[in-house]
Amino acid sequence: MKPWLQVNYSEDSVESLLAGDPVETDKYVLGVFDFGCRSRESRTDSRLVHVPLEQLNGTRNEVWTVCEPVSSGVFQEIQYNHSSDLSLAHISIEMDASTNIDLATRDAYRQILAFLEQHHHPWPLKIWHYFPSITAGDNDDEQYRLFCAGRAYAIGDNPVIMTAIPAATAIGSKADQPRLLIYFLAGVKPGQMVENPRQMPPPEYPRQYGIRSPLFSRGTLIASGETHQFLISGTASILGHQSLHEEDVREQTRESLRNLTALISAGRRLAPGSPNSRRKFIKAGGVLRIYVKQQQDLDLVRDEVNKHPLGKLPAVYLQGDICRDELLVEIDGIF
Ligand code: 3EB
Repeated sequence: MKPWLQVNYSEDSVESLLAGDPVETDKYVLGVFDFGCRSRESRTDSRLVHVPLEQLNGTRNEVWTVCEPVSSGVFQEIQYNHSSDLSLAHISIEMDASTNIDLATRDAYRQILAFLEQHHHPWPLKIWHYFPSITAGDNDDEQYRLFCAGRAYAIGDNPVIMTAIPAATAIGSKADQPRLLIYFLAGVKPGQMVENPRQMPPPEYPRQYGIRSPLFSRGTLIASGETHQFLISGTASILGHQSLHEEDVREQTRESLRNLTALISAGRRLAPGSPNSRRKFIKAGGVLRIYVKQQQDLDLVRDEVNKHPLGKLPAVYLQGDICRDELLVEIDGIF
C-alpha cells in the first residue's frame, strides 16, 4: 500500500516543483509551500501556499505529493486541490490595524465549515493557522485567545468537527505580515484523534487560558490497510496544561521531544495492522517543522533535536512566535 501523502523538502524552484517530475508517473503534486517574509507577486496556481515565516536553515520548499491525480477548485475565498481521498485547501484573509482576529477567524472558519459540508472530503484532519502578533494584548484580549474564541464560536457544536477534532498548529508571524493564513487537510474518512497522556486535551484547558478553550487534538491518525499517516499538532514544552522551563530553550526543546515521543507511542498503540507494520509507524518517513521564536536559539534547538532519534527526519526550522509568550520552541510534523 502506498502512503496517502508524501512530504519532502526540495531546493528546486516552485515553478519546477509545480510542473512535477516527468519521470515519476504515479506522483502528483497536492501542494508546494514556500517560506519567507518577503511579499510575493501574486501566483495563480492554487497548489502553491506561501507561509509568511522566515526559514532559518536554508531556502527549501516543502512538497506534498499523492499517488492519485489532483484537481483544483475555488469555493468562496478558499482555494483547494484534491485527489480521490485527500484535499488540501487554504484561505488567506487580509488584515489591517482595524481587523479583529476573533471575527476574521470566525469568518474564515464559517467558510471552511461550509466548504467541508459541500465537499466530498468532509473530515478535517489537520489544520494550520498563521497570523501576526499572536501574543499581543493582555489576558483575554491576547490575540491567540481571541483567535481561540473566534474558532470556538464558528465551530459551536458542529457535529463533524466535534466527533473528530483535527490536529492543529497555530503560530505567530511578524506584525508586518497582515494576513490570517489557514490551510488544512481533509479526507473521505474521519481521522482518529490521538491524545498525549502527558498533556491535557486542549478542549479541557481551564479558564485561565481564555474565554474559550483551544479546539484541537494532539494528533490525528489515518489508517487504511497497513498504511498509516500520523498528523501531529504543534508540540511544545507543556505538561498537563502548564508551560515548563520558562526562558530555557534547551530544556523546552527536550520537553517538546518528550511530548512528541509520548504522542507517537500513543499513536502506535492505536494503529491497526500487524506488529511489523506498526514498527514502521514512524520509520517509514516523515518530516518535522520546527518553529523557533528567537533566531539566536537555532543552534541550541537544532543541537537537541539532532541528539534525538527523531532528529534523523528531514526538518525545516522556521522563525515564528509560539502562542504563549514564555514558549520559545514548538515542533509540528507529518509522519
Ligand atoms: C498547546 O499545546 C500549545 O490553538 O490550534 C499548539 C497547537 C498550540 C495548536 C491551536 C495551539 C494550537 O496548547 C499551543
